[in-house]
This record gives sequence, structure tokens and C-alpha cells, in this order.
Amino acid sequence: MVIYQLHSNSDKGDGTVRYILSGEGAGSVFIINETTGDIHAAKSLDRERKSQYVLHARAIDRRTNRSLEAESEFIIKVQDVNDNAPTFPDGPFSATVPEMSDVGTSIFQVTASDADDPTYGNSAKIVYSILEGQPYFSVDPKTVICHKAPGNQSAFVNQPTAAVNTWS
Ligand SMILES: [Ca+2]
Ligand SMILES: [Ca+2]
Repeated sequence: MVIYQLHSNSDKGDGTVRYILSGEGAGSVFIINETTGDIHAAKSLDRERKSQYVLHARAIDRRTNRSLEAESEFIIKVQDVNDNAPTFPDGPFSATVPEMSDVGTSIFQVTASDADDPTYGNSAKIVYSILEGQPYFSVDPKTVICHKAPGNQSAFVNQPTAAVNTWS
């Protein structure tokens, strides 16, 4: 897949222009076809590891090795895909609640995180649900776990799967 194409106005398509790529990942992550200027990714890119690459392009004349244009800088940004599940970095949690507590008593707060890009789509959007403990406990859509019905009960929220991404 061509992810970017360099083109010099001096390029008449006769193969005399040679495109040279340098900078971050040039020759390893990004491979250039020196004749067409097509840039391919040679490896799969992980936005969570590196979200953008700063590269430099040059166009030279093959016969004279002279630069046809000044070196130009360009940036390749890695677009996010939703490939990380939310996790509870501080879990597993444990909490106690006195018996006969009022319904609605807040018990504790959990916060999950998601490594995906929070500024793009819903990849890092988090909603909370509890897997066990109903009807005695409920979770606020944001973060708070509440005591819902009287009784001497305990709930455990220790599975990261209690937080899920939503696609709306
Ligand atoms: Ca995610
Ligand atoms: Ca991602």
C-alpha cells in the first residue's frame, strides 16, 4: 500500500529523477521506490508506540547527482485503530460497606484507562458496568460504585472486562 508519494515538478517521468528518503524510520519502517517516489510501510505501525514520523525528501538528477529541489520535511501520522482494551491500572479493588447502609451510599471509585487515541473516534471512550453483585450494587456510568439495596453483601470489581469500549 502506498502511503505517500513524493513528486518533483522536474520529474518528466523518464526515470532521470531519483527520490531519496531520510529521517525517522527511513529505510526500515518506510521504503521508497526511488524512481516513482512511492513510499510504502515495510512494517506494521503501532500508534501507541510511535504516533508520527518526521521524514525528509530529496529529488536528485541521476546523471549529475545534483539536487533538483531543496530538501523538504514532511510528517507521517499514524492513524489510530481501536486495538487496546480498557484496563484498571490500579485494580484489583476491594472495599467494605457497613451493613444497613442507606441505599445510594457511594462505596468507592474506580478509574480505567485505555491506551488508544482519546482524540479520535470512540477508541478510548470508557463506560463502566459491573459483572457481579446486582441487585445490591450498581455502577455510575462514569466511575462511582453505589450501594443499591440494603443487605450485607460484597461485590468484587476486579475484571478489566468490567469496563468496555462503546461504539455509538
Ligand atoms: Ca480501546
Ligand atoms: Ca490504537
